[in-house]
Amino acid sequence: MDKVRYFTTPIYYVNDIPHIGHAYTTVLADVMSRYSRSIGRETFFLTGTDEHGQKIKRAAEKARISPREQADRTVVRFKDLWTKLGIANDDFIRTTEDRHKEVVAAVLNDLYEKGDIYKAEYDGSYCVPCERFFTAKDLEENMCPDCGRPVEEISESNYFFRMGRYRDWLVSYIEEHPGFILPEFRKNETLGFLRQELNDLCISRPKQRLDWGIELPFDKDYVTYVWFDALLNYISAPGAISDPGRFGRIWPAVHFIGKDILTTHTVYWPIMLKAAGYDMPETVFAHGWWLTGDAKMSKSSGNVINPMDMIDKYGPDAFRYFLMAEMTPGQDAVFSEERFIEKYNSDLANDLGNLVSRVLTMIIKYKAVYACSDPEYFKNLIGEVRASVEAGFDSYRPDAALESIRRLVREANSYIEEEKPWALAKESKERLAKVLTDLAEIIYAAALMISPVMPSKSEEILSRLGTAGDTALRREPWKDPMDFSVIEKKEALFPRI
Ligand code: ME8
Ligand code: MG
Repeated sequence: MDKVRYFTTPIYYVNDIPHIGHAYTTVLADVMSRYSRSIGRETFFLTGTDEHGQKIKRAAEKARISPREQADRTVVRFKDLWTKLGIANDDFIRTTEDRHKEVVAAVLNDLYEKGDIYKAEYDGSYCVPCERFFTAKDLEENMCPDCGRPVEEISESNYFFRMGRYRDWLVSYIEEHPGFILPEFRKNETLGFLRQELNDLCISRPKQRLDWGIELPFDKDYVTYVWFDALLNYISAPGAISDPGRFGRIWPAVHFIGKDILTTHTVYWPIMLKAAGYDMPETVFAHGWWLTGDAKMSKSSGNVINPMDMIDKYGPDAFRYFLMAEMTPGQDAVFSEERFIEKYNSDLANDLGNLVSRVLTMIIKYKAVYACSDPEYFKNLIGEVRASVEAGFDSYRPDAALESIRRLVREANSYIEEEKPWALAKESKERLAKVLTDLAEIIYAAALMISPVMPSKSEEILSRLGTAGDTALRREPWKDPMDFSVIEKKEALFPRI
């Protein structure tokens, strides 16, 4: 049986509602999953929420509700956003679910029995926003090295995971598996981090300080450190313990994350898996940040744009398109509504939308019939574009895939200018039919190619062409003649803003 392609997003904290950063990673993983399905691969796409820990507890206290209530209320905001954004996830995991807690307990027990977990006194600093421990040498000017915010001093008995002893193994693994951490420069960042000594990881919290977490199976006075709990979602959802057969077909995963959580995913997580006897993830892909001006967009900076507002104003597909086209995964990008409008008008209203509307209007107006001019030429053209679109998606570059589709659309628009169908209508009905057929086939191909990024607009175009129901990216052009008599003309696909 074929292996399933498995894509994940981070599971997001439920201390606050989702913003554009969360929407971006989820759309990216959705686009990659849809693409994977469109080329015939069985695909499993997981997202979810991270519901334990100090951060959630504090948000709940602020709202004067229980952490459970905080999680229950906020998870709805994430799920609603994903529905509105057309996210087609196969599963949604919440870390407060029993199916997850069981896996966390089983892995902890296993590592405890193997001697990879021990109890010791802990003195150090803790960053609540990042939910991470640091030693004095990690700190930058006494602040958290990751987020730059103040840390809290902590001294207590805790349980530790012998992470340090896996350092040399991890360095070799990363060096021998070039596609494991992407992009390449992030791999070097992790290797740089691993050049220093690697401390063991504190994986517990005494309940007297924090009770909102998964109880340690071997000591009921403690709960599990939220990162140790959260990372295991990637194996608990596909059934690591409850359904090893299914798990074996699905695992390993491609993890999409932001660069803010690179260390947890490329150091803690591989070592946890190794110690517990699981295979490594296929890839950890760390993308850059959406910035507003010069600053990272984040809940704590209060400079966030609400994705719901963007969807309400411009529709889900245009928003998905912008997120994918404007950011080269790996690099940072600036989000501004002006830039959004500029890109929308040029790529969607002028290029694609206009092409569809001109061609369909002419087919109807001139009562054209299906008759292709030069099938070989156009077959090759579409084949070449499709190959570069696939190369884009295969290398985690949806922006490059979209650029190739844009090229095809622009060529089709120039073809209209060169052939002047309105003049052909008077000179040669036969040539006119051929030109309009070529254009209809290009539109058909473009609609299939953009479907991972704009699923509903793609469906809309296919339905106007009378070809709804086709979703296979690799459909052969000119295989089945289209029936032009059912073509429908409707309002603009992308009205100019
Ligand atoms: O870190 N630009 O959850 P979180 C791009 N629960 N992406 C951004 C972004 C920005 N400005 N801001 C956030 C956590 N993101 C943990 C994860 S996984 C086992 C546990 C995205 O709610 C990006 O994917 O803080 C980032 O990694 C994630 O949201 C952090 O979400
Ligand atoms: Mg964060």
